[in-house]
Amino acid sequence: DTLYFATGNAGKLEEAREYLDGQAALEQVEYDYTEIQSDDLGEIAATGARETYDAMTAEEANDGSDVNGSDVDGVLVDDTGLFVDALGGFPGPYSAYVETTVGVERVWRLLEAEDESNRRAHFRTVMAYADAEGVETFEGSVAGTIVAPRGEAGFGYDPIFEYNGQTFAEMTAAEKNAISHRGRALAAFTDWYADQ
Ligand code: ITT
Ligand code: NA
Repeated sequence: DTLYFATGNAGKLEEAREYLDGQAALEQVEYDYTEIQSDDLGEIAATGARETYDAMTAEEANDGSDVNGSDVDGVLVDDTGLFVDALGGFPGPYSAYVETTVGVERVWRLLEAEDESNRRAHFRTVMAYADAEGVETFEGSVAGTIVAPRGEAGFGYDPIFEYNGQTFAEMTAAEKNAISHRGRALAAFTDWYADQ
């Protein structure tokens, strides 16, 4: 089977490939689906997966493009947010925008003066999978603490997110997948997918 992962984020792709190793081939597609204005990650992911699947399998997609629509079994979209308790869930659905504009280091600076108990946060991922049958969503989350940046691995907010004494940027992709929001969403997806 060939699954398409609609993402511009190389870190997400690497983790999903690591997770699916051997179970399914994952091809990246940089289709620029509409990111609807919503604070609901599931709605954003589901709409994006549906739109990308429809575009890739449309009649025109079988002409001239590098992907033949009939080869597309399904399309995955991953929408993720970091929710900091003491900031009322910020940056949440705005996480990508905040990473680009404010930066991860300054998100840490916002919380630096707080006690550890006020630096609790969680990551949440919704993976949406669209195919000819419709669209399904799968969630995963993980709770941790915002800390001063440490580690070189991973991407995005990984250096400031600590879980069980290690930041996500101090873990390999496999270690992170074993406990992360994305790993859990991928586990739910692969359980379901195995029965299709
Ligand atoms: P897409 O093309 O897949 O949408 P994106 O980077 O825009 O890629 P999101 O909107 O889902 O994806 O990501 C929200 C932000 O959270 C963005 O800044 C990511 O880099 C970051 N992020 C997502 N997953 C992460 C993870 O596992 N660890 C650290 N940061 C993460
Ligand atoms: Na995005």
